[in-house]
Amino acid sequence: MPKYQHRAYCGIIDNFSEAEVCLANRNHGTLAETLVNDITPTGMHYLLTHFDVPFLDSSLYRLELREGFENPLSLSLDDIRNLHNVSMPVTLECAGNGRRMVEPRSKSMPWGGEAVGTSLWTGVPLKSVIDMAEPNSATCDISFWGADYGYCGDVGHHFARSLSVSQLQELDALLVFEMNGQPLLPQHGAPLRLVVPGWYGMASVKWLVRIEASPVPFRGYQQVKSYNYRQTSEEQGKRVEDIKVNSRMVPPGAPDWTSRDRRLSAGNIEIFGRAWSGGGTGIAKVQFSVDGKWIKAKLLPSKGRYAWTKWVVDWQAEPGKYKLMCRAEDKAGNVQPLEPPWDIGGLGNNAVQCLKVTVV
Ligand SMILES: Nc1nc2c(c(=O)[nH]1)N[C@H]1C(S)=C(S)[C@@H](COP(=O)(O)O)O[C@H]1N2
Ligand SMILES: [Mo]
Repeated sequence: MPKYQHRAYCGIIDNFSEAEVCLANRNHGTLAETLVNDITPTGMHYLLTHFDVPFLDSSLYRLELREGFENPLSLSLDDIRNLHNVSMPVTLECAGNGRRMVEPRSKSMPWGGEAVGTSLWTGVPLKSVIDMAEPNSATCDISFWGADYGYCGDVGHHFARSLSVSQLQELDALLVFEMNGQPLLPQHGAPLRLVVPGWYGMASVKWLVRIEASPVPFRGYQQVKSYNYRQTSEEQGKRVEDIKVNSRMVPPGAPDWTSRDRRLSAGNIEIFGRAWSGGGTGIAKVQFSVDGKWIKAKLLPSKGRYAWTKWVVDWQAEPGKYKLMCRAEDKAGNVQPLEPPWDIGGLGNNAVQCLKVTVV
């Protein structure tokens, strides 16, 4: 058993700073038991908000596309709702998911593995709106600006991200106004957000108010300073983009109130969970292990190209103490590592989950 799993899943990680606890209280995770649902119930989907939630009046709302466009647009919410729209189930995961198991810990939102959820998003294909506005022929990057503003160290900025022209063409990004058939909740980006399927969550800009086309690469803080995989603070690193293959199980049995240790009754137990990967890549295989012995789980068809896959396995549980793990492989042959990949910001940790249970 790798050392980190012992620390991470047996409650040994401690010395969380007050700042980390404050972040954890603001940005809740998706409860593991909600993984029974194909669609995470609205309000139970994880949240990651860097600054404060801005409250935008949807009756006054405009999405502005001016800078860098031949045919500048200012769209009301109704203008957007009246365009051809689609609904897609998309699994969103925070790039910092699993951060608290990466040591030494980066002092940011201390996610375990709970920053993942799937919603049915309804919106207008981003490409169609960009086409309507006609970006200048010299356009290199298109940037997406949130209404929220805050600081990372001394750098004040609106949360903003960009996509290159070729990424825009390849991705099925949506300008989203509904989550699970209802208007977006304030904390999820009301009244309009971007959803970039297959990419980690940082690309899915909430409270989207402005889109710009630029002939030079976009250099916004959240684009170039955050969200790079880095081994050391000196290097520029590699951009965080596609979600890496990952999986979670629904903890079987019942928890103890404060320790969350699980207890279950001996007999045939159905273990199930979810597996997902990025870039529209499907799941090829999920394995489940009791104390290091791996068996293959059964996969159920996923509900969409960008939605997670349910897996199920039967376990004949005899009394004793066990460590359960699950491990997914995607159709491109990527397999979850047993140890967290090192990253100074704790980004992209897709190491296998390990759960301690007692069978009585
Ligand atoms: N404007 C804005 N958009 C944002 C963020 C933010 O802080 N501000 N957080 C991003 C990150 S890091 C993630 S993981 C997702 C989370 O979306 P959710 O809170 O709806 O789950 O939103 C992204 N979009
Ligand atoms: Mo995130």
